[in-house]
Amino acid sequence: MKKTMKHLIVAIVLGVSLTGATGMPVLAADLEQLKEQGFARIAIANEPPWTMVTTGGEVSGAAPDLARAVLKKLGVNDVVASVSEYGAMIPGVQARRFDMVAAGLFIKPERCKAVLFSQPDLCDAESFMIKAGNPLNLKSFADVASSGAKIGVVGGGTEEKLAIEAGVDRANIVVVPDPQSGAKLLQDGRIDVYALPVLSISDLLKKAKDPSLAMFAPVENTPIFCAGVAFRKQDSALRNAYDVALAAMKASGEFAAIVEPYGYSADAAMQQTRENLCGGPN
Ligand code: 6CS
Repeated sequence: MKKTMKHLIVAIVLGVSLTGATGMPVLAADLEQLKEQGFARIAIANEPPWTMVTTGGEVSGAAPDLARAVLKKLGVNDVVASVSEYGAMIPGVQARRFDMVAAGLFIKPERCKAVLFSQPDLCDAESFMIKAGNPLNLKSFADVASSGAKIGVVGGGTEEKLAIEAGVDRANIVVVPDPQSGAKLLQDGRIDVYALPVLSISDLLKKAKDPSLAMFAPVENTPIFCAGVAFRKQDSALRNAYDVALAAMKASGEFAAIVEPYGYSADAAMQQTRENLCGGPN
């Protein structure tokens, strides 16, 4: 009873303290407020092994597990996750719908203009899920463009941008509502290729158990991408505190112990820097 009362009181106090002059709730924007709130609201995508939500609502995956561990070092005890399309994550964190994005959001110059990133945490190459034997011989986004193949991509994600930049006709770009539905569209012959990072396609193939599906990787002329946690531009103190804790976990081996069981290389992330991936300071 006491615990409930405490939580209730905290909630009432927070209700007051989190209401700005306009009467609109001012949601947590810095570390002290997150500690008081007791959790950080994170955006995820439900794209295993980066982010995963079970049918019971449990949140795991390399990105949330790492964010939870880093935030615990900072005195924030848990995370509350919302599933979002990649294209809505940055607007969502800017609008304070989330306190941060912990979804394997790739650090890229255009994104670095809109948000602050942590130092890199999860790196991977790009891959194509195709029909076994790769009948259209698709090895690059340029091949997709020249062949007139239909490509499935997650909305607002890197693969959509790579397809557009390679000149794939927009009519041949099929935005899938969630990462899992792309495999189904390929199985049903509604698309010819589905583009996601290697670990995502590997996970989908393992679960599909369908010998008619295969992976081509790495996609030619695409780099190894590295993700980071994204914060509002105004929350530099929070981002910097997160970075200090992340660096300590990289040095102690705790970082590797969290990400490597999911298939990620700790070294790949530790050899990269946000500044290099942003093309300058961020
Ligand atoms: O950040 C992105 O754009 C990409 N990240 C992941 C983990 N999957 C696909 C998405 O395009």
